[in-house]
Amino acid sequence: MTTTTDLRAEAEKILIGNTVTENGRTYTIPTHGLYPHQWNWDSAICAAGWMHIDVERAWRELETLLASQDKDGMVPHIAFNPDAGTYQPGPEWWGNRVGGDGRKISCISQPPVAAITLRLLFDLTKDIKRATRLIEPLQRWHDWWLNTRDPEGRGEPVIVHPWETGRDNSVEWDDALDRAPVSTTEFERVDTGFVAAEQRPTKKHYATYIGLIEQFKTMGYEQRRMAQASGFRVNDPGVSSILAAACYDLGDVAAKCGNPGAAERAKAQSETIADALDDRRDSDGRVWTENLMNDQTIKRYTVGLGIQLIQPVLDDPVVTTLMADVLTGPVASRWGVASTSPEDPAFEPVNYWRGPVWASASWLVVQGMLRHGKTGEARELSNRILAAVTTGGFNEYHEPTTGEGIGGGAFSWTAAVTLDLLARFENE
Ligand code: 2M8
Repeated sequence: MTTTTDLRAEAEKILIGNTVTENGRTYTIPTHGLYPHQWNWDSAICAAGWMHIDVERAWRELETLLASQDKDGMVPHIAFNPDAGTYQPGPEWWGNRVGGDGRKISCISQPPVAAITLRLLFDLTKDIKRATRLIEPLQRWHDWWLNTRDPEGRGEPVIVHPWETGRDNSVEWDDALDRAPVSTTEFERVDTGFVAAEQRPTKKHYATYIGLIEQFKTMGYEQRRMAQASGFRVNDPGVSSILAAACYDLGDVAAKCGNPGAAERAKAQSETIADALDDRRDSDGRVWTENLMNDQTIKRYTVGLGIQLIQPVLDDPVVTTLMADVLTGPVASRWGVASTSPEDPAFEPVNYWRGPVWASASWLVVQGMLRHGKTGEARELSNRILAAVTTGGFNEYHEPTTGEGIGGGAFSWTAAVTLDLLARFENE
């Protein structure tokens, strides 16, 4: 029988094993082989695990991530490890762009979870000095989302590539992707050398992921232009809700660090996003993805709905609806929250973000429930996530019916959320 002590020890071992130090930098890679670089929201979630075993490493994780920030404020979805060469598309596909600390970086971002972790870490350590140093880069990144990436002033960022949502091949993007440019360049699929092809995005999806990157090159990777003219443009309530929470949390930390100006500004940004989401909230309480390519609303039940719970200010009936969706409704699973509802015609139980349960995304839903004081429900969801890890292992994702561990193995964010959930709910 696996005890919580065993789980903790195994999770810690995975985070330590996935630690990379190169050129004086230290960070956690998602897993060896498949993802050998620093990924944005992975690192933010890893820091939430590190903080229970080594607060120094938790701070360092966020600091290293933000050090890769681009001049315009963007924090890239990947900061490339110069010592690892296998991953495709590598830096050459992004014009060999260089971030603030000299690492090569990609030219798109990922869900801004970092400020959410900063608040958790600050509340635990009360380290004003270290938090203060992170406030400015986080503010610049949030500004980037809300200015450069919102050319029409909608109050929500325009997502220009499915990878920016973190939920790469989720069914919500199918419609917009059908209109996206398709690359004809020969592209080497390194990923399927590590994970079975049936668990990864299709060849056709990759041709559009690459087609979009090639299109960004023709735009000189100019972010505002990308927001105006990318061949894939959506408003994702998942990213928007995370950004609303990130701004709120940054404001909270700034206030506690004695910076009322930054606090006020960040809280105002959070309200702007909340208003934009409320304006397009359905009468049933949910906010759906907006395909900006044809102004269509995409009504698909995915974990993106549960992630909306992270938004700090929500009316009670909305919280009740979203919680029912994830605990007993269309995306409920005994192992966490299914990335896509089994009732969706495009549901695939082992394919990546089209069905499997992800501990990482399910953890964000737990964090959302806790914000709204729903401790009992959060504990129930936490139990499901921990059951998946116990049954299926520390995999990248789990099959939503059997709990079988699939995708990459010894996965950092699965280990990190295990440590956080054990600390929060099982601290006997
Ligand atoms: C997956 O995405 C990358 C591209 O960013 C890939 O498939 O190559 C996604 O699950 C993403 O959310 C995650 O951050 C990344 C690393 O774990 O892998």
